[in-house]
Amino acid sequence: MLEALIFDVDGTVAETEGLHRRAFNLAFERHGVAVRWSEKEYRRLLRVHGGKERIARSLGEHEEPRPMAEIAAIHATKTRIYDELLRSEGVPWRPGVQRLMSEARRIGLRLALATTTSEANLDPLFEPVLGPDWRARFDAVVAGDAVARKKPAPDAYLAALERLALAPREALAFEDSRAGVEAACAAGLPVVAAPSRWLAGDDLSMADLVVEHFGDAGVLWDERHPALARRWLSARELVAWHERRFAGASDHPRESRRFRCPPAA
Ligand code: XBP
Ligand code: MG
Repeated sequence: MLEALIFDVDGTVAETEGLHRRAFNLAFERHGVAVRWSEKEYRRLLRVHGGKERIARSLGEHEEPRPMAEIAAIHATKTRIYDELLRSEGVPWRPGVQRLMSEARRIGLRLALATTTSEANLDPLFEPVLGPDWRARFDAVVAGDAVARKKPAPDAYLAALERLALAPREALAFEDSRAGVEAACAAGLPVVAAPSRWLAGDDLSMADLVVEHFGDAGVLWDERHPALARRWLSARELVAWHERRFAGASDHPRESRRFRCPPAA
């Protein structure tokens, strides 16, 4: 029985990577680092998960490796700049995310976040849409360095399941990237994927449902799934789809597709 929806953040809730990229470049400027990430370069570097890891990888390609303390200082500056940019410019949430979250709570589902993004990046994205008490709507928020290994490792989803006290098949993950789908899959969760712009072209075939987005009043939903054809995907439809698809599934719904999911390392 579906009990909770677990959302990824960057790319799934909103297309935030454009602001992240600008924040990284402004932080490099402030720290006198002669590196700037073009959009093409940033798309390549998005394969490295976690801002500090991404900085370390990129600088390591251009110069002698820097001490982790300096990488962390650059990343802390980036996070402050990202907060300023997000609060001053804002970024629209993707179609249907806010609607799905409120519908889910109305029908008794719990909500959680499982993200690689730093904890500090969450307030500037969620407060303007859900209000200053936005955290009260989520029974688990797992972000950034709260877990040992970032996506595509399953750690963030395993931690969210533990805090929710749920088995994998009792939850449903929402992701935008291959690494995110792999992470949720490896943790044993069914996954709905809506590819984001920055990671368009990612192979999302391990997901149980791939949609263009979740649709909203006036924003027609991708009709590639006639069985669910609607103007948008509703929480109730997701519950019914999940029930049809996973009712009675073993504790490891991967059995039906174990060859598509990497084992939880
Ligand atoms: C996206 C990420 C993050 C962001 C940058 O996380 O990989 O690293 O790109 O944020 P998700 P930080 O899709 O899991 O939300 O600089 O804070 O890492
Ligand atoms: Mg993402």
